[in-house]
Amino acid sequence: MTQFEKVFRNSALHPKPVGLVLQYGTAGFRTNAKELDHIMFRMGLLAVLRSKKTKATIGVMVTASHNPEEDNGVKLVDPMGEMVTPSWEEYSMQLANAEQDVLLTALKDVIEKEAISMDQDANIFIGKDTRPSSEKLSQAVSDGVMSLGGHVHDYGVVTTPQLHFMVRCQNTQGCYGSPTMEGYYRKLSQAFVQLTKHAPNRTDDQKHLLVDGANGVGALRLRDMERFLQNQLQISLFNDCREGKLNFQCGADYVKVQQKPPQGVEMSVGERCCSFDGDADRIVYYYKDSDGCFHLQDGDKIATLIGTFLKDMLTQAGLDLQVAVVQTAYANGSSTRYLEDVLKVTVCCTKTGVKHLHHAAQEFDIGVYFEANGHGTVLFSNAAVHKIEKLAQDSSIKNEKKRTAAQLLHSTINVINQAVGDAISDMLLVEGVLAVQGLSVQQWDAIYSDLPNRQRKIKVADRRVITTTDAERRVVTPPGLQEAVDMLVKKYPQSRAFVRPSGTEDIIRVYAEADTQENTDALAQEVCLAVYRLAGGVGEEPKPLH
Ligand code: NG1
Ligand code: ZN
Repeated sequence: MTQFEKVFRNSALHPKPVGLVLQYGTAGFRTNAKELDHIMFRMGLLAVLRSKKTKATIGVMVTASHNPEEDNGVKLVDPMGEMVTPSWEEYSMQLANAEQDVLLTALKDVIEKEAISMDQDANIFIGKDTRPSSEKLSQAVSDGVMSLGGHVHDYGVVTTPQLHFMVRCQNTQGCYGSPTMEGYYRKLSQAFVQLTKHAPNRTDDQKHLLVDGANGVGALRLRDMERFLQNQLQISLFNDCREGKLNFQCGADYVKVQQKPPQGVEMSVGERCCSFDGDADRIVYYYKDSDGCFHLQDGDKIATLIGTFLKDMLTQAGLDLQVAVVQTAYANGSSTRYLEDVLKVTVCCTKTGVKHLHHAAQEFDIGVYFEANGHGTVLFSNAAVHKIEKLAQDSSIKNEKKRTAAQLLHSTINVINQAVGDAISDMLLVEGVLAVQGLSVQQWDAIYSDLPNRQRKIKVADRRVITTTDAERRVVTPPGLQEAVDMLVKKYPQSRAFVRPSGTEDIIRVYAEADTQENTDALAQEVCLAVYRLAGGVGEEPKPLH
């Protein structure tokens, strides 16, 4: 039997529901798990082609991140651990949406267009989250890979960023680290412990952190990591999969969108807490003040903390490297103003989705990128890594401050998962920076004050009717909607609002910010109504939240 006959025969075991069309969205395919079996098989096939094309190991992660437990999804990981290149997203849709009888034609079309040599070996790393559906769906990915003659290494239940890390380690022949779970834990923990050596007098209170694991894979893998941290971090883990549902009333997305603490976490006044999302590629921090008020330290606050630290260290080390911070339209206006006016770093705005931020951050010596929801990391150019390493190893430097700064920068590079945003790695980085700078969570919070903001969701008949421009900050279609938003924004001081179709849910997202929470909520409500009326809202009219 030829390879293609085998693919054809096995694909019948993962049949595509006739007429079903799915899009590769902000972060891969994502929908109810029941609709995904054929997608998984076909992504296995595509991963083999991508591996043959790049002559490198490719990753396939089965997860729907912060979505409800019933959903699932899949995304491909490119050789350096980054999201798959956009032209291949097109191929993934061609394969995913081809009816059963033309699947082979679609497959051969990719092979021909990309001039892929089918004799080349293919290696695929597979990972999955804790969803009940993930086991069977990741098996379907394996079936796809093996049908086309690829080799599978199944890492089992891992966080999304752990899988990205493994792919990058494998394809850099170990330069980035060892492609094993132990390799991941050791690299990050050692760098974290090095950072904390520069903060020798931390009290147990300062070492203590509350973590909400969203009842997902992050909780499991953080438990595995604890023993590598040499007591430099004392973690109280909540929502750790023992009871409670994945992402339900907990996790980073819940905390960020609801702007309140997750269920199941017992926080005292002033205690540092953080929440991971369902696949642990996002993190947000928060605490409760003495009046019982909740304070959120989101991705913007994390980016600012890291940006400030890096700038300080570069100045002390006497290194002339350009630091930039990349954000999306969801970044709080106060954070952008602080970064530009006070910290004086370059700030860029891209479309939503880490692939866009990652790409923009690659343009700088050091590119810090974070979505407001807590998804982000820091990228160091090869030249920057080289300069920092050289300085950190230079034993002739007599200036103690300079030497320390160089070593701190060096450890910072190693604690960061540069492949992709990583809740565990970001947590260690934030904890390390707070320790070295001697900052409490309240002092960190006081760097700047967020403008009140609100995110809402609206259901419409077809979300594709809304198209946008200017990094999604302005609407192009339907006609009249942008004008309506502009009019509404004029009514409130310091206000800003925008609407865009979600790439991961079948909804339109509305964002608003203004001088007070009351004005913000009023603005968000009016924008929701404009969307509902001008973009084909379905169901009941949006109502005020309070
Ligand atoms: P969509 O659904 O396209 O808004 C959401 C997040 C993104 C990103 C992706 C992938 C918001 C507003 N959007 O995308 O930032 O994280 O999910 O997980 O939080
Ligand atoms: Zn996620």
